[in-house]
Amino acid sequence: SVQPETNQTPSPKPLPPCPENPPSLVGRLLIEFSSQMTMERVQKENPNVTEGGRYTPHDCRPRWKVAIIIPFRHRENHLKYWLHYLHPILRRQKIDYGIYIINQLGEDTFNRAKLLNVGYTEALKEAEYDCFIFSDVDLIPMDDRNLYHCYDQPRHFAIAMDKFGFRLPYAGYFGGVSGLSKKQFLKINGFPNEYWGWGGEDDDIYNRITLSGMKVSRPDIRIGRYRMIKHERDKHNEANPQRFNKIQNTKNTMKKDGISFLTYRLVQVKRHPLYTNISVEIGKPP
Ligand code: UD2
Ligand code: MN
Repeated sequence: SVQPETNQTPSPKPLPPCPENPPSLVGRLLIEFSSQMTMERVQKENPNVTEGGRYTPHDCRPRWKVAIIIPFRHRENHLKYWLHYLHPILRRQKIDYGIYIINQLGEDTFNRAKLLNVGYTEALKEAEYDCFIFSDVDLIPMDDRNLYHCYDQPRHFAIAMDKFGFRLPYAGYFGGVSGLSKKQFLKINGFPNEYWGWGGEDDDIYNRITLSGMKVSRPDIRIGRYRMIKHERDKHNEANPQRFNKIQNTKNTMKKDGISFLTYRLVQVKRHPLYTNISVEIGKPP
């Protein structure tokens, strides 16, 4: 039999687009790392984050689908603080997002930029992301008006860090937290794979952007403020002595060295309640 019209469940109203400046934002935040943090606590604080660290707003249609990529090895304690602070911020920002921790297996030299390329590739296997935000695990924004989505130009978010006296250390600085749309990322052939150890890879990425005819966009200096959890230089991430030479050659190297020739071995994808852990072998310096 046919149900009378009036008894049918009403079809859901199409959601309005999420506001550019969500009213849920609170502005300046108090960020500290002295209280003890546990993963259990952070999970309790974030019951609406779904498996693998995914979230989407339910009261509006988000403008971007954002994969947040974090290069990682042996920083479990920092990760707890990052999740504790960032999940609520991102929720207030009304962003559709997923969190991807790219864990370098073994004890060979760390390679931040290559891990970020791996993150881009693996996140796209999970969902149709159109925006990629690359963040150090130890960096927490001090203002939720610093919106974690993509912009007309590649974005540098972490412009005023406590460790640099809340100033940009130099005009071409692109370290810490940055974001590119899928189109912008492909236009620069992704990030370099050949920077082993600490330093230079962020400057190479900055060069790729300007050499590709784009320019970096940044938030207001009063809003792009960050705290970095204090730490020593990790083992197996010594400063790369080749970095000064390499950043002079981006123009020649970027065509071959990038997302177009990325090789690695995927070992495990594990969906935790608040993030997806992707463990990979990425090789070692030649
Ligand atoms: C600066 C930049 C960073 C990058 C780096 C040079 C800031 C705040 N950040 O960071 O973006 O350009 O210089 O490579 O200025 N990591 C691990 N385990 C390790 C080593 C590194 O998880 O053993 C990850 C982690 O996400 C960390 C990031 O790599 O936050 C950058 O390494 P760092 O924090 O040691 O370097 P730092 O603070 O000088
Ligand atoms: Mn750091």
